[in-house]
Amino acid sequence: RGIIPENHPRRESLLIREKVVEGMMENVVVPQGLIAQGRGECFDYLLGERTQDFALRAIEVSAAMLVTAKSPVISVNGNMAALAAHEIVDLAKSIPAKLEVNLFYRDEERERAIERKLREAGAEEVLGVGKNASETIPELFSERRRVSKEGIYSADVVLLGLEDGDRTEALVRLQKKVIAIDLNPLSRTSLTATVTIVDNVVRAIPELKKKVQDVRNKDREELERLIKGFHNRDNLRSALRYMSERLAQLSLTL
Ligand code: PTJ
Repeated sequence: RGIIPENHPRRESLLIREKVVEGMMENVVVPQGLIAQGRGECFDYLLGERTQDFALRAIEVSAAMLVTAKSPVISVNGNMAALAAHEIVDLAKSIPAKLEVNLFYRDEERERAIERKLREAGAEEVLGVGKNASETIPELFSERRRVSKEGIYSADVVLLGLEDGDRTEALVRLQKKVIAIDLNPLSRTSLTATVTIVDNVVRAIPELKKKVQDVRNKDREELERLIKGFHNRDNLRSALRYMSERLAQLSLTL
């Protein structure tokens, strides 16, 4: 952290990267998580490292879905915990939603390290750790299929980030609404989720908490109208169009 100069033009991005590296030292992040972060950084560069309008739209709809849900759950993996533990816990409290650890590379030691990180950030209950992940998502073969009975298994809305496509598909097949935060608008997760927030979890989660507070004052009918009027594919098209137009613009400035 100390070796990144204050005036480095890419300081913010490098500090975020440091959080993932520190997460790996604490056994919160897997080495593959560093590769995922690098891929994310590339897409974030194309977004101008800002939360764009299409992401704000998806965030508003996600907030409406979360506050009207019967049993909303935030699924947390290694990268999410390393990048935004406090913000995730704050968001969960403001909805309120349950928190569940669910890992692609499942390992009980790491589940406990992530639980510890969430508790240090203020979480009171953390599901999905060890024997608590006693239920199985059918037709899913990765270790991500093990989930908590009172968490993801019985949830109607699941928020997740940096996810693999298989589990998103399995959750949607189980009639759950899936909100995915993914910088890559072309990933299978992005294409399958009910709502995709094409943004960095570092920016999207605090923004989502703000929106949860805003939409809470609206009546249920208005929120349902907002949800019905949202079309994920159209919003993903806007994200792709933004990226390609930005590249075309940049080509003129060289
Ligand atoms: O902690 P575990 O065991 O659950 O493992 C987590 C990783 C991330 C290693 C695992 O889920 C994985 O391998 O994910 P993928 O298949 O690499 O997918 C990660 C997706 O998240 C990619 O589409 C990236 O573009 C995107 N991404 C990376 N960093 C961010 C991101 N999206 C939002 N915010 C980021 N900071």
